[in-house]
Amino acid sequence: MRFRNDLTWGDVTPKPLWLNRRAILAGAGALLASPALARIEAAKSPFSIDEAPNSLEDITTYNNFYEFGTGKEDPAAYAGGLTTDPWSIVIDGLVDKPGTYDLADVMRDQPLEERIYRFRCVEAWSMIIPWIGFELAGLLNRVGVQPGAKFVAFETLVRPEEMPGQSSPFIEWPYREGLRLDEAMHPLTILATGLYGEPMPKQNGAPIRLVVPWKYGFKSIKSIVKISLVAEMPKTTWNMLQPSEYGFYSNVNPQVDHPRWSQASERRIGSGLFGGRQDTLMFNGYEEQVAALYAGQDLAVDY
Ligand SMILES: Nc1nc2c(c(=O)[nH]1)N[C@H]1C(S)=C(S)[C@@H](COP(=O)(O)O)O[C@H]1N2
Ligand SMILES: [Mo]
Repeated sequence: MRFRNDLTWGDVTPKPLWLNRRAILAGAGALLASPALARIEAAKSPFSIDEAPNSLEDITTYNNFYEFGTGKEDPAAYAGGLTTDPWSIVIDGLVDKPGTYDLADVMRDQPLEERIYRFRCVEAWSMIIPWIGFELAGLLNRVGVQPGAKFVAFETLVRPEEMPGQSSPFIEWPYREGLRLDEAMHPLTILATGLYGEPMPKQNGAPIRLVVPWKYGFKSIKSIVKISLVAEMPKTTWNMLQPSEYGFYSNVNPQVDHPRWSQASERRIGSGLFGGRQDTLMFNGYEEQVAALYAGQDLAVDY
């Protein structure tokens, strides 16, 4: 067992996820034939960092997923009722092959990798998470991005019957996020379909969510049902709610504070009461890989 605590997958995974996993296994082809026993066999990525991951328990019990409530424990408590199979994603806008793609089809031919990434929430906490996923660029290349496309817009499922947080209108649902096309095409940007070698827990954004490790966590939109290639900078949920606090870029930047708190340091979840505070790194430690994307931009203006 590779988990670092006593939880088994059965403790955190409701049955429909296993069923959905069968569909994923069937679609992805390259994986083991016996779904009851198979773990996702993913190659270890050179983009992984060396730090030890947080426990599965930390990763699945301290979440932000406002579709299930605003408390950190709400997603673990209420996401179990989300139906994730069947699942399809609309890909539209400035692409050669628009359409409604079944999840297995979205994953088809995309090489799954395990990527241990630093993950930094704008609320100044962080975790280390071993994602399973594939590069967003692989999917975008497959559907064919047209020359006029400059940004990628993402939307989460709207299903208030299963997402109790959506009965509160403080967010104009769906949850929306966006990236500039070069950010979306960067090899660090992945669509994640699992973590810790297993399908994505519902509270972490099953069955497929974005992970952009050099940006604050809210850019990493969960449970995606729509990806649109567009010419103009799209509207994004936190920017719509509070533009002076949350910009479109939202790159992790210890030098630019949130108007109401410092971004200079962060609390590593799970590290106990007496320690665990550490300096936040520029671009969350991915400066070498991504700084060139922002050459010539003033990051205090483009926050
Ligand atoms: N659809 C959706 N995606 C979302 C959110 C959300 O509320 N709804 N919260 C964001 C925030 S603020 C963070 S920090 C991360 C948390 O991801 P995790 O719970 O898997 O750690 O999800 C992001 N993606
Ligand atoms: Mo966040």
